[in-house]
Amino acid sequence: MEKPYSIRLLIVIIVISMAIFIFTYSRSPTENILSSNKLRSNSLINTPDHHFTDTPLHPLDPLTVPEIYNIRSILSAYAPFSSSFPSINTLSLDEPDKSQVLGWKRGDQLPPRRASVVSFLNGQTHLLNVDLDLGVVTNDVVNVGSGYPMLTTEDMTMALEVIFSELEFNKSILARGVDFNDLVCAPPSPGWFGPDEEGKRIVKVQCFSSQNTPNFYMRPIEGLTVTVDVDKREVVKLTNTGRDIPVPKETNTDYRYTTQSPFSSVGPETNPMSMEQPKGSSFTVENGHIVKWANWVFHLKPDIRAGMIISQAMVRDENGEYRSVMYKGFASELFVPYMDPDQSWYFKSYMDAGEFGLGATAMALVELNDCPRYSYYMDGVFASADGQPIIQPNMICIFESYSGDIGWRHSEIPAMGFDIRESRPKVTLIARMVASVGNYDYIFDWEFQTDGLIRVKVGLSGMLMVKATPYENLYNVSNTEDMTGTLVSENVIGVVHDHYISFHLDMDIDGPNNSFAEVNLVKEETLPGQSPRKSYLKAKRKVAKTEDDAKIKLKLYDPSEFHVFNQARKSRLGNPSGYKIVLGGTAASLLDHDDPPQLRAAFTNNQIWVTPHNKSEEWAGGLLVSQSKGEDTLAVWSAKNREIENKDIVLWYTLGFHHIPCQEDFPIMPTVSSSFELKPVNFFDRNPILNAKPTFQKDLPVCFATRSYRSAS
Ligand SMILES: *[C@@H]1O[C@H](CO)[C@@H](O)[C@H](O)[C@H]1NC(C)=O
Ligand SMILES: *[C@@H]1O[C@H](CO)[C@@H](O)[C@H](O)[C@H]1NC(C)=O
Ligand SMILES: *[C@@H]1O[C@H](CO)[C@@H](O)[C@H](O)[C@H]1NC(C)=O
Ligand SMILES: *[C@@H]1O[C@H](CO)[C@@H](O)[C@H](O)[C@H]1NC(C)=O
Ligand SMILES: [Cu+2]
Repeated sequence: MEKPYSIRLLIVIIVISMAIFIFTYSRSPTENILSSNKLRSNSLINTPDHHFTDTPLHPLDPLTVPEIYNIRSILSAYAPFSSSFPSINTLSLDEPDKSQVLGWKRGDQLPPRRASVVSFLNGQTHLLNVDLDLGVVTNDVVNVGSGYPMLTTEDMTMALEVIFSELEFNKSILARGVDFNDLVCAPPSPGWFGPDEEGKRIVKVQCFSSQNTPNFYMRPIEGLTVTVDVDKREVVKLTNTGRDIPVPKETNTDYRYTTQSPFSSVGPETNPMSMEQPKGSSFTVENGHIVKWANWVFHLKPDIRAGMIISQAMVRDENGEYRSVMYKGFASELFVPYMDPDQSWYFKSYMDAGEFGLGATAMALVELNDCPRYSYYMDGVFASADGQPIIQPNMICIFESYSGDIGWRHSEIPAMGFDIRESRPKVTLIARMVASVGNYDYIFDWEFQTDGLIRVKVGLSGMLMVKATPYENLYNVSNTEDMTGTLVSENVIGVVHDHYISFHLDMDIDGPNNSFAEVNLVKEETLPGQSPRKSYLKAKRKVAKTEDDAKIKLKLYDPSEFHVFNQARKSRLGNPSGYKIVLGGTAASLLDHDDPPQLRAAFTNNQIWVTPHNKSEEWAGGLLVSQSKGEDTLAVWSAKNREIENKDIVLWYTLGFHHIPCQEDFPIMPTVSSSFELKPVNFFDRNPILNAKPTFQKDLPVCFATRSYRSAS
């Protein structure tokens, strides 16, 4: 039993669409708070010892535990921080210049190890560079642009304590009939909406009831928003517009296996399933980060902000040559605008990568369910707010996948006089990570195929962000037009919203100097008498000279392919070696370009952009995103209209989802996914998997299940 006076308060940091930091605190808040120190030691307890002795072996290897300790002591000795250590918002490898990385060969000495640090002290943001070999801070730029760095756990925890200093807040909670023991609060980011909230770091705290359910997201205390100044540690505004809106009931909100009634004949029933690999898996992970599989090799690392970074992806061609495809690929920003102008909803326009971190919110994967048997797991090594190393165990998994698909096939009809039935199974390699950004879960897959194709898939699951309403059902809604979403349960509206994931794809097809071409399908009309046909389609290639030529808005009735190619590398037949980006389900942002959230997420104004490579232009929504006004986005850089033909170029693609919620999304959403592909175009001289082996019965173990389809027949 709890002590009667202790307040059991689950505090959640909605890293919105958002990492959840839950803690318990007692009457004296200083006494029992899970500090980052405690977090750190907790996570290190489960850390394999090897992380303490990790050494970087490749120029792109992430910072190791010893290196992070080293950086911390360099920063402590740095004069501006000598009296008080700053909070560390992000700390990661400052990658060597591309030419240095490309020139490096195994066995060479590593280029100098450097770190980029974003830190905050006394109201000032410091962008620092640290040289680990020299042991010094080499650069320190203060207060760049309008934005702030990611909030730290400490910032968020503090904001959630501050709200209790406001009597009005306490009264509002009690007036809603919510017990303090059941209160869960989250400090979502406020976006930027003009001068009122400029010049201070703020969060907008919103609360939920977790009474009788772990799925507090479905029980919002609607219309109660507390704006907290994080640095002054005070409440600057409290709005309580939802007094008459009940907190939705907990009925059917729990999603945990242990609380479901046993599956009846009504529930879906499938037998346990797993892939057979009688000879084990066929990939290796060398030196911690180099993944080798079939004809692919690439560098893979966890990243606090991007989640996962693929570098130097190379594929072996039919002549045995490993050829460069992509220098660097990662999720650069994730924008989630909600479509409700209400006081407690208008600001919900999250930038999850820059405000919360896709790696910071990536929890350990669930064995056998998130990733199949025989998966290899990689830990993330990051830095906490006090500059100490923290480990995100089992953050990425790598596995081979055979889903029963076909690599290529042909059967000949007997009338042709051949008895041919040729088929090859399709096996792929997947690197996976899941960011649990508060209520939402984003599943990121980088999937490699033996035919040279790379598929990037994003799956959405987790919980909707919902709005409470007095209406129990549609029969008593007088005007459904007033609703900003779908009634998904009694008194619960799933608000309409979008998700945009912008990918940075530094393509290096056979080397850095590439060009971008739009291959348009245009209708040609025949001349009178020329042909029985009146019209046909012709592919017309237009090479982009400058950035403006490569700002692409998709149009169904004006279709194009989008190629990145190397004009210096030709196939046997003279076609330039290339890859095309094949776009999957896609959505475009329809918000007004002058709408503040859209200014900040202006990278969604086009689906495709191409920019010249520039180490300082990696984050599509800007480096410092929190409360930024959007002066450091892809749209701004690209307005310079620089030359991009036969240059080292970066392709940007934004995968979009419009989400009109439905009842099936309650209480937790079945995964919805969308993907795009990078597919070779005249890169290989022929079908690169022509000589792939078929599978024969003798290749597989004989292990029939007791109740298999085979034995039943
Ligand atoms: C609000 O309630 C909390 C929990 O009971 C308490 O610790 C805090 O002092 C209260 N705040 C005010 C201003 O009364
Ligand atoms: C809505 O209809 C239900 C009956 O289906 C009724 O019990 C409830 O009071 C109504 N609520 C409102 C707000 O009108
Ligand atoms: C790429 O092109 C630049 C000129 O734009 C040239 O200086 C450089 O040598 C080329 N690099 C390679 C690897 O071909
Ligand atoms: C690289 O990007 C930064 C930030 O956009 C910009 O200030 C700088 O001029 C760019 N460098 C070049 C060579 O374009
Ligand atoms: Cu959604």
